[in-house]
Amino acid sequence: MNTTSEPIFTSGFPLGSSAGLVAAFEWLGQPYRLTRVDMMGEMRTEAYKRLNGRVETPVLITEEGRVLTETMAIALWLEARDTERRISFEPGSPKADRLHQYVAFLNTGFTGAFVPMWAALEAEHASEEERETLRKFGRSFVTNRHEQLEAMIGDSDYLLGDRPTLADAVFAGVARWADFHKAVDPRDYPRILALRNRIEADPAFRFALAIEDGKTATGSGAMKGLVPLADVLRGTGAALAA
Ligand SMILES: N[C@@H](CCC(=O)N[C@@H](CS)C(=O)NCC(=O)O)C(=O)O
Repeated sequence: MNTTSEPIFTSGFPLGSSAGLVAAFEWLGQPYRLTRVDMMGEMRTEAYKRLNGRVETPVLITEEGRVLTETMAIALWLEARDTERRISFEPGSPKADRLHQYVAFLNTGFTGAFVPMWAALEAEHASEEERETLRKFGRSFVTNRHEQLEAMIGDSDYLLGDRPTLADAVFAGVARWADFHKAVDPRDYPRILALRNRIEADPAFRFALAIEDGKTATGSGAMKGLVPLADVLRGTGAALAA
């Protein structure tokens, strides 16, 4: 792999949280490439485990060929490159602190609340009774985190003002899981619902979902091409082994 080319970011499917950060790459507008990762298939291979030993997306391969995992680390990497402050705020400013607070909450409490719902779906040897217990806990955790987020959201169009930031990106990648799991009634959380509707109508997020679904899509022009995961794994093998 050419190590001086654009960074490569994963688009995990189905329903990957990475869709949020794909939208952030689009909003940032700097050149990048994507690699689609089937989370039910090729993510489970030994080759992928060498990319991310915790067998998760998202993963970023920087232009130097370094592998960076974890949503928060990748969000901070994006923030550091956002010198025009399109999706972040001046480091050290109160708004930057608040952005980090949102990203941390969304990536921990809010995202983690769905874990029992995923476990109920994916636990291979669970009985129906065990699955229902997991779903019950999941619904209660997701409800609690929705109530908390609803109370945090102000009157602005986005989480931190009148334009989308990394916080909205991290939110949007995960918020749609509530529908998939039928975990809450979205109408009970009008501010969250309005925010979701706004971001889900945004061309950047629509582009992220189209890529996730394997459809041809035209984004902002910043995305310079899709790289097959096999090529990414081949290209990073040497760097990781080093
Ligand atoms: N702590 C990680 C968690 C990422 C995560 O939960 N990824 C999900 C997809 S959105 C995943 O890969 N789950 C593994 C699976 O589906 O088995 C991060 O924030 O990046």
